[in-house]
Amino acid sequence: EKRRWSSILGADLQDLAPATVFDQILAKALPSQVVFENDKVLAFRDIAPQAPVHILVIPKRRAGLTALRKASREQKGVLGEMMVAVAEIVRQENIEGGYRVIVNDGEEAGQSVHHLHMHILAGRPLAWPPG
Ligand code: D5M
Repeated sequence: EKRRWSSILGADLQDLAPATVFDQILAKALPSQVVFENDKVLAFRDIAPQAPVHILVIPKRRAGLTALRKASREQKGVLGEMMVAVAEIVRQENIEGGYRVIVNDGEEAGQSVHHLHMHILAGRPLAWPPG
């Protein structure tokens, strides 16, 4: 029943979680330094960079993806788009010394914004394991 209505009215109807700062960025109500954009994905520079290069990649439609653990097989398209966007950004930004992609999911991982996002970190040596 839920799926039938969402197919008629759009998947965002399923997303009853509160809006986040990323919605303001997507609406251009809040300025951001966009580095990549297509119809599915937006990437912009993190406001509190943890490395010389720190870029966030987000789906334009959250559609319930407040965190990666909410992902369903039906969302594999947008999840794939995010990964391909990472590769395109890495080439576009000439990131050559290596980089790391991180998804923080949940409190202990330090997730603060409840809209799925991938961090791209680069431009310095990255310790392993992360803290
Ligand atoms: O990462 C959430 C990230 O979002 C964190 O690194 C800061 C970043 N952030 C928060 N507000 C903004 C704005 N306005 N512009 C750019 N980046 C922002 P998490 O994995 O949830 O800890």
